[in-house]
Amino acid sequence: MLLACQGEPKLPTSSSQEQLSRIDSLQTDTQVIRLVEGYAEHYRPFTLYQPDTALCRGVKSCVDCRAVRSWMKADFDGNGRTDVLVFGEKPFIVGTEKALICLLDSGKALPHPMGIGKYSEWHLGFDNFAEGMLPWIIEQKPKDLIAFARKVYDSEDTAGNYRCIVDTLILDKGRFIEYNPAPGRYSVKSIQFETTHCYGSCPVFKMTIDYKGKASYEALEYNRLSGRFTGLIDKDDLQELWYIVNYLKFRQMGGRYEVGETDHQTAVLTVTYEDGTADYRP
Ligand SMILES: [Ca+2]
Repeated sequence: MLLACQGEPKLPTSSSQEQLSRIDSLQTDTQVIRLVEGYAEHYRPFTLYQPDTALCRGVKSCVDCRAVRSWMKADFDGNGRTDVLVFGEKPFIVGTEKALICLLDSGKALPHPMGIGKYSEWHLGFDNFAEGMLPWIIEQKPKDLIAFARKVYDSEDTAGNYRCIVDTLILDKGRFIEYNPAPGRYSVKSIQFETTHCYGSCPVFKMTIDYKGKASYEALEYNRLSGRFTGLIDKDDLQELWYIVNYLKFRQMGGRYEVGETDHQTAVLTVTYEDGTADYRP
């Protein structure tokens, strides 16, 4: 399961203009580090991850470690301009954290005196990143894909072993999602998303959206307001929502997803289809 967050595109500073417009010409690790550090202050100092480590050995059953690089060029949005995927470590609150950064050259000029290209950033975040995750590129037209090997705990293995799985990601409508060459065509009647308590003050709510876009939100506890609220979802957003439900193969997903910590909320997504069947995923 992929989690991705889209960072706000940031205007490069004048001192980094030339570096930011030269993804095609990148040849050395130093140039890549300068590109990343020039892109945003919170990446400084940035170090490249060298895949020839224990992390690679942990997932060697599902990845050819020789195919993994600290940075890889590709065309993720299919616009004919070269993008770059960088795998490294950036500063964190304490110490560093691993970061997988995608810089896209969309080719749109910013209102900037030098007329340089516009870059967008996706900083992909995953649970337990350090436990074994490696990205590499799958070349495909029109959009190259990111393959992502990760080590997961095998709950069916009584010996407590881990297994290695591979996710394949595609840049679709502005974010990376799991690649699906044959999306489903289910007609959705409604979806419901509800949360439980956490160890803290997480908002507990129940939200329902029907196929016409009528939405209701029940603010149960720890919401800024309390009560029941209704609204209408924008038509484009609604179509996008149904598209995602089909694209993500919700019907084929596993019955339960969980993390190792017990202080988080449980979130339950229920999709009800026009034929009366429903899928329920905590
Ligand atoms: Ca591109």
